[in-house]
Amino acid sequence: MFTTPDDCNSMIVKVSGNERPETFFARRNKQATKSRDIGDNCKFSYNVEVQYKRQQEDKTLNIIVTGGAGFIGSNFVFYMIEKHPEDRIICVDSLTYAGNLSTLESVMDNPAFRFVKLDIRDREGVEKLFVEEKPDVVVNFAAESHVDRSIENPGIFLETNIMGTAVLMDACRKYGIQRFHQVSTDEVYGDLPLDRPDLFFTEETPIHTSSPYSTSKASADLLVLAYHRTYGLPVTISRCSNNYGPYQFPEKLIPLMIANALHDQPLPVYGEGLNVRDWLYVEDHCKAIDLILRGGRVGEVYNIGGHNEMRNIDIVKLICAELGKPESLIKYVTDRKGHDQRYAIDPAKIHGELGWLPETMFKDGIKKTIHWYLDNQAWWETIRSGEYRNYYEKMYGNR
Ligand code: NAD
Ligand code: TDX
Repeated sequence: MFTTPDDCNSMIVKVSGNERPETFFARRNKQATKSRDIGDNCKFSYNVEVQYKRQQEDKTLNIIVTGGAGFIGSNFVFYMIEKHPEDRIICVDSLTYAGNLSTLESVMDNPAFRFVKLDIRDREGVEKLFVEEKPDVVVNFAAESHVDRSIENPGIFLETNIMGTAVLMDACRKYGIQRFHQVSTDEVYGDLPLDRPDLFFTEETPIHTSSPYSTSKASADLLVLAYHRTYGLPVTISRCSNNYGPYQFPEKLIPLMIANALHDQPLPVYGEGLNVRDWLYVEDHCKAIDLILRGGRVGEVYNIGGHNEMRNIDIVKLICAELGKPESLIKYVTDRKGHDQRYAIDPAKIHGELGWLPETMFKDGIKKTIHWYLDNQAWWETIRSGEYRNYYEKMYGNR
């Protein structure tokens, strides 16, 4: 057990398990500690910089969440604050076009939460934050995440998704960490044929990417595993299928179709709309990551998906029906280059090892999501009235 007096630079350390407290703190703080026996199997340690209480039975964690102003990252922040109020969340986000500080409004004043505007590629800034916050855990959501943008401009995907991940892991190596978790995607496996519904992605499926986006994510995954093997960094990786839910940027299929339908604008379906995605409600993804952080095996990859495969066209029709809009709004447009046909996850490993199962059925989740966009029109209207207009014109203007 480790306990910390509130207001001093010293601490009482109860020796338990195999680990010597000096080793623990030298590892954690990169500082030699001095200590003396004070009986009852305890030592009094000093000359260590102690910033928070740590107890093995009731362990509080300092968790850096990168990309926390984006879609899944913000939902993860909300999930963690609710589920683990004892932990401290430090949200790091550079606020690209996809990051939105207003999303985090409800937690900004929470003492267990801190927002830091920082680019994960900024090595100096990242190191400074590690010195300040001494994180126990880093969960890396920060990424360029849109396939269509990666086809237009791959460079930034390589910089953020690969180099940014390397910068974070270098800081983890330098200052010590209990866990670095990389949020990855099922797209690293490439795609499955439409006529083989019996096939699923397992963790053993070879990496076989299609787009610059998925290639950048796969590269990061390989780097994460290399840091584990080479440097012993305690890493885990999750590869999730398509998420949907509140606060998703309206460039992605579901929010784009909801927003366009509400404006009676054309609904641009790529190709024939027959591509299949495996949809998961965002909160189920957050829950899975939390389970991996607490119980997942270091060095392992976990697939996350809910066996909920749907064709794009069926999703668009369902949105029309739910909103009472005519299907005549649907416009078939030129297909995405290199368009992956089907994604489908086999989640047997995370289910077997950690007991994870999706809780939200698609029929309920999609209704909740549609109603969230109806109730929070200001959130997405603000986005659509800005730079998004130029983006939309460029991507869909002459399609
Ligand atoms: P998003 O685009 O909504 O959010 C990304 C966030 O990262 C934004 O807040 C952005 O400002 C921030 N960011 C981008 N570059 C940064 C940088 N250099 N430094 C700091 N912050 C930066 O993405 P999302 O859909 O929430 O996806 C989050 C993660 O989950 C990504 O890593 C993505 O690859 C992965 N993922 C997404 C899905 C999905 O369906 N959306 C599925 C599986 C995996
Ligand atoms: O306007 C559109 N019309 C259309 O038909 C858009 C934006 C998409 N689509 C199609 C393309 C895909 O087959 O819908 C499907 C879903 O597209 P996206 O929402 O762009 O998602 P996808 O390309 O499948 O990637 C998503 O899931 C995996 C996320 O954006 C990634 O970050 C995640 O890794």
